Amino acid sequence: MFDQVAIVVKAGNGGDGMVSFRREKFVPFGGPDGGDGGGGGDVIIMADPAVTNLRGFKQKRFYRAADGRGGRGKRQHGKKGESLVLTVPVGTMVLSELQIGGDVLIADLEQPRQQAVVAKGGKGGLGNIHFASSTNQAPQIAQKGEVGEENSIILELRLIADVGIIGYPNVGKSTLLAAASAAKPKIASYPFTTREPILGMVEVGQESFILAEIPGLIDGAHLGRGLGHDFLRHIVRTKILIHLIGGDSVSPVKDMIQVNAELSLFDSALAQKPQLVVVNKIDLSQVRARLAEIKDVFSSVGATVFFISAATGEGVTGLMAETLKLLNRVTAGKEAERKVPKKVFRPQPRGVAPSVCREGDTFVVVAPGLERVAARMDVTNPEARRQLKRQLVRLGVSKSLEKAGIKPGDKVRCGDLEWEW
Ligand SMILES: Nc1nc2c(ncn2[C@@H]2O[C@H](COP(=O)(O)OP(=O)(O)OP(=O)(O)O)[C@@H](O)[C@H]2O)c(=O)[nH]1
Ligand SMILES: [Mg+2]
Repeated sequence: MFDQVAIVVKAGNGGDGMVSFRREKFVPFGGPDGGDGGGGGDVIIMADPAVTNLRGFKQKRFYRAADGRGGRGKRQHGKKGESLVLTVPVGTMVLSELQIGGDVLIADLEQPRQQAVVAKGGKGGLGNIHFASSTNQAPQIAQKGEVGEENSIILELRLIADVGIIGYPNVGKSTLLAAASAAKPKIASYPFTTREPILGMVEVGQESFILAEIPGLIDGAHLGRGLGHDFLRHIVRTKILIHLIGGDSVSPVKDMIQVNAELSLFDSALAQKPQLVVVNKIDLSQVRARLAEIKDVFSSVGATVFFISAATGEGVTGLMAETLKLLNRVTAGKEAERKVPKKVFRPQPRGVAPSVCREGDTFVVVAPGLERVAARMDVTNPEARRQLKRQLVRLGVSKSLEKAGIKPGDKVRCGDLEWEW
């Protein structure tokens, strides 16, 4: 019912900045003219209505955007790496796979052309023209390009039904789906016959909508009881619900209240979804005998009920017409209030205050900004080392290190870079 693939995406690295000096006739000491490296390409995931499944991602696991080119002399900037755009079906959820437990949702691509950046290209390094100062007019340093981000991504295509049929097991959800659409779900007189959501297309005159049976809803479903709460998540994406109740139940109203309580325990937004409350199995004589009574108790709690027999088809056509009406009303309301913000994901928090901790005899500096700078340092270059030192002082890291008790000769690590204090 839903498709899932795991892929690895890697953005392009930034090109290196150039160390170069002007060479002109009759100008003995030309100034620095090394250009900047180009930025690396991003990896972007975009929803495309022309794509209907994720099968294309099953063949290949690793996706990489182009690197930026290095800067050159005469102030020439390197070319930017081209971004890689991966197209997925509308309705794909993009999750980031974390090393330590769990996934996080990056974007829910619900709208055509909606996109998410899943790996940001590395910045190009600065050429030596940026490093000239009054005291150093012939800088021998340039920045290396920043490494492009790499991410493990899960793409998940979830069913998108307009209308979900919910209700306790055995109330006749499958029977209703079969009566209203061409779907052929298994129907049996025991609970949990249906083990995953089933879709059907319902036609009403010239219009149609997608109806889905949502299985496994029992008391404690929000805690993972029954078939677990996987399917509750599917309800989130439906626009309205048909809440089906067994007419032969001891207390139909209590059933409705319990199931609704279960929904709101899972996600309070679910309980807000418009519902059509439907009592099924009215062909049974014991149900027929108390129709008026059932109607009264429901209206006493403020609910209007529909009566149907999914088995004989009585009332099903009328119910589907009502469902379409409510669906159109809800959809029209949504269209009006919709603003489509483009979701752009920034995978790493940046600009976090640096901190210092101790790992054995090594002092570790945790500072995302600085780690990126450090990764781009050519530490064999004394001038680059001096620059790093200035950065450490500026960010207050030197002070923190001294406070932590660092002595000359101790080891310091920041990102991949290690050096002696
Ligand atoms: N008499 C009568 N029986 C019905 C009606 N609708 C469903 N049933 C019976 O109720 C039982 C359960 O029906 P299903 O459609 O499988 O119920 P479900 O809600 O899909 O059940 P699960 O998938 O197991 O949760 C079956 O034996 C059906 O034949 C109805 O309108 N009248
Ligand atoms: Mg069923």
